[in-house]
Amino acid sequence: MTESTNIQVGILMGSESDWPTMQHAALILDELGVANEARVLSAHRSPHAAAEYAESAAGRGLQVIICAAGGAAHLGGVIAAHTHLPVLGVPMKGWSTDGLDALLSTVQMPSGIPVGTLAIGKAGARNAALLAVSIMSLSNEDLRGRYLAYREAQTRSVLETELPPAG
Ligand code: RP5
Repeated sequence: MTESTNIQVGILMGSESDWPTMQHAALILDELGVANEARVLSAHRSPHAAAEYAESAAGRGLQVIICAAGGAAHLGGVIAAHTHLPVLGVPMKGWSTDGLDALLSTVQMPSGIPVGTLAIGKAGARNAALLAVSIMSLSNEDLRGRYLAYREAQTRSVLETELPPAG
């Protein structure tokens, strides 16, 4: 029996070395008032704990799980194999091919177990949080209002951009 919490989004990563990138997902969720938790769980180094987290997530009240990993990035796929919740994958920049290895490992899921895969690195971390918010906004009017206000502020900031003089 799992205990229910108020956490709505789980941010998982294969290593503490992913946190400088993945903290950007947490910052967006905090800004939009979405309760989140961040955990280091590895598909390879702690496979049983990763599976247990996924299996108990829905019962704890989580709605979306974000998974970040680098190299042979299997965390999103392993988590998705153990839960019906939406799983969003963020490939981390690695040491050999600048994240392309992680992108392909995360995105090339076999038919039947989806992992919604975002961009490599910080843009992916931020967009995973925003996509989680967008998904939850379908059934949460207050959150939808905050999300729309966030997007409007972003649009205003783009339109108010003043470029410095050339040269
Ligand atoms: C992956 O391997 C992690 O997600 C990380 O991106 C990468 C390197 O991990 P460390 O060697 O820095 O622990 O499992």
